[in-house]
Amino acid sequence: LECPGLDTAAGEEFLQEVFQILLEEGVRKSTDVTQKVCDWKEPQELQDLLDLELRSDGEGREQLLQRCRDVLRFSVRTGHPRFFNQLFSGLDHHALAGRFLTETLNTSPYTYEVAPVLVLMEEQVLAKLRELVGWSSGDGIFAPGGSMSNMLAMNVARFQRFPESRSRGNWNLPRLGLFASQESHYSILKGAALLGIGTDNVHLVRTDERGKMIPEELEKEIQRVKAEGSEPLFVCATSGTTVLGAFDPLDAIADVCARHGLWLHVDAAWGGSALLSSRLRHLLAGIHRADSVTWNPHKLLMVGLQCSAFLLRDSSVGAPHPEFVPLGCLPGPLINFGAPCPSQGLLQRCHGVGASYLFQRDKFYDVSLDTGDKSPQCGRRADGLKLWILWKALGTRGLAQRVERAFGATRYLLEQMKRREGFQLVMEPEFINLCFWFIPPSLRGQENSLEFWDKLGKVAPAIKEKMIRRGSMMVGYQPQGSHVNFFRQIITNPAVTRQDLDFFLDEIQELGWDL
Ligand code: ABU
Repeated sequence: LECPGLDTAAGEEFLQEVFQILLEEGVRKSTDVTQKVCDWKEPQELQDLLDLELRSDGEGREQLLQRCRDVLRFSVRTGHPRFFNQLFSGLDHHALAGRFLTETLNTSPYTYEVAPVLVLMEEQVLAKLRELVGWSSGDGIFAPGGSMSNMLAMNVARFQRFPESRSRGNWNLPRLGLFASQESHYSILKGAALLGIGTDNVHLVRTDERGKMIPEELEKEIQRVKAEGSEPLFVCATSGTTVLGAFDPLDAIADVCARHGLWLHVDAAWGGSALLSSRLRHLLAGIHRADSVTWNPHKLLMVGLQCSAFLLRDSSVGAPHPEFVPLGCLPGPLINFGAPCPSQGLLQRCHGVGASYLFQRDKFYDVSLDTGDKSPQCGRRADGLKLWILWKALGTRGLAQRVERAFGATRYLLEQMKRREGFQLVMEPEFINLCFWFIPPSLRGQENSLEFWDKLGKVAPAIKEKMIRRGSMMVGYQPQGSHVNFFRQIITNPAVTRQDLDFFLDEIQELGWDL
């Protein structure tokens, strides 16, 4: 113990070189359109190439640097202008700087004590997002992804109706009913399983031909579930469904919820960023009437994975709650015996436990800034910082332009697609999800034959395989409802140009020509 167990000088030298590799291979090459999007290897070949085995002795600097290069070389370049595979893509340099800062700080924003800057930034960012939703007050927390944000909504809704469920669990509750559209995100089902509500109690409400929840069908489902003896609790409307990009009619759904006293959650993980644009925010008209909202800036705003805000319109924040005695106020080995509990909002009352080693009530500063107890997590990533720094760099106006550029690029691609033979839209896009089939020449004119749809369903996977092996671009496909496999093209990256979109269409045509 006479000297440190870490060679900091060698560590810094190593990092200098890693930064060079990151800049060259991870940033420059990854975003360079002349490079491949991916360098496909079969799993066994990749395992061998990477030499994954972990051994008794450590390796030298050169070998480790090569390993860093290999990680970048054999990973998919999601920042590439021809990566269209997910609802996230692109690389924003400012947001990346935020991610570097977060990683370097290596702290958890659970207490002001260990993350003063990050806690304040998180609160600022959450307040701005709430403002865009239309709320002047409320609460929120960053969660590890949209699925978790949706699950927090379900948990808070249950707690609000049945506060005793926190201590007693589900055993004495009525059979609960949750409602979401047929196109809603699968996290609602997962959440029902995780929270012990049960997937059978998630009622998937019919959608119209554009994938939007039909409010009259929601009303019918609620009536049916009530008649069967269940207690409706929670409705999840979606603003921007994953595949079709559909926006549920929020005002009409809010009317139904108000009539039945149900919690309205809006899963705006994908579409929330449209609130930034005065031209597009009409898609979410009525969102201010929600009780809670999920919004993932890591998608359309290109903040980088992960950045998911769970927002609450909670008027109980700051009000006294004498009935609330978190475990931290009860005797026990790890808790604050006898400490006063400040008034708290729903999130705190639902999730707070007041661990005595983190959330001491007798600290010398304002302990309402120890926000971590509002989350079911303990260690938590500081996902607000990268959004804060991006927002500082672009301003609200720049963020809005980012959203509008993505929308504009989709319109350009749509127009070009309509001019070409062989492309068939699944539907006119309302947002940024451009869903289409490519019909190869061999299938054209056979649209009325029995095997047409069967054969067409095999086209997208075959084209996808060819493009990945070639490494030229990546775009997602899926079947959906009665539709056989079709492509879902998503453009979120402002680095994408007209040439990239023309290339996209040329490439689909070329890869699908002889199928
Ligand atoms: N469920 C989140 C979105 C997944 C995707 O990128 O398609």
